[in-house]
This record gives sequence, structure tokens and C-alpha cells, in this order.
Amino acid sequence: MKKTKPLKVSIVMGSQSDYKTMQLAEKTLKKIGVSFETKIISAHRTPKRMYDFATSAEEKGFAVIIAGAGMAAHLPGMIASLTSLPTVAVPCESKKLKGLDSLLSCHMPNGIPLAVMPINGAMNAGLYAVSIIATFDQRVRTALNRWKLKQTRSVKKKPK
Ligand code: RP5
Repeated sequence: MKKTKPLKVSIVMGSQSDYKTMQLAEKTLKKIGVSFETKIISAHRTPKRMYDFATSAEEKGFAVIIAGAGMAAHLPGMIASLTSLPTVAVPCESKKLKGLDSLLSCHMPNGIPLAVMPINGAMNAGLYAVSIIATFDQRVRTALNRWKLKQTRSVKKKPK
């Protein structure tokens, strides 16, 4: 029987409307070759779904959770409070306050560590998740280093 590889990263977001941002995390993980699954989980609209997800993520074998949300963006912090897995927050841009509300909502007090990316920083969230996995997975470390080298080489010395 073919063994299926465990999914390494779980990407969750508060709403369908966050997906245009959160797709960048998917794109980054795909490029580097890290497996993931993506779900919509809202802390306020689907609190039970959030609880069940966060309390079972570790036993499902995930290594990192990326959580994106906008406005009263308590999803990442709530998930971080319910799991010991490293959790990465993406504050998604909101219409009225341009994501400042989302960013500040991810500001957690002592005891609940949450890695907070910039507003709409889903690409960096993907890279950050990859760098966590690279600490224990040699293949991913090699792929990440290759990706970084390519980025460095792509920077021109002079502007056009
Ligand atoms: C949050 O409210 C979501 O994360 C989203 O960024 C924001 C707006 O959600 P929608 O009204 O677009 O579904 O829960």
C-alpha cells in the first residue's frame, strides 16, 4: 500500500475574502515543495470548528499552522492558545483601517507566542513555516537555501 506523506503545514483563514492574500502562502509552499492543506475557519462565525481544528492539529501531524484573518483578527491568537504548534499570523488587510486593526489584534500578551507577519504578509508566512520545517527536514532545508540563492541572484546591480 502506498504511504501518504503527512501534510506539514495547515493554512487557515477567517473568510473566503482572505483567500486572495492567503494564496500567496500556498504558492510559496508549492514552490519550495512543502505539503499543506487549506481551510476556512472563523473564530467568531465557526468557534467550534476552530476549537476542534486547533486541539487536533498536533495529532494530525502538522508541524506549523499559518492563520490569516482580518479586522478583529483573533483567529491566530486563539489557535496559538489552543495548540503547542508554532503558529504564524497573517493580518489581512481590512477595507476601513487598511489592516492596522488586523495587525494590532494579533498582538498577544506573554504566554501565548504568535509569530506575526506584516499586513498581507502571506508569502513571508509561507517562508517562515518552511524555515521551521527546515530545522528538521534536510530536503526542505536544501530547497529553501536554493530558493534564497535564486532570489539573491535575481537582484540586479543597477536599476533600469
Ligand atoms: C474576518 O473578518 C475575516 O478574517 C475577514 O478578514 C474579515 C471580513 O470577513 P468577510 O465579511 O469578508 O467574510 O473574520
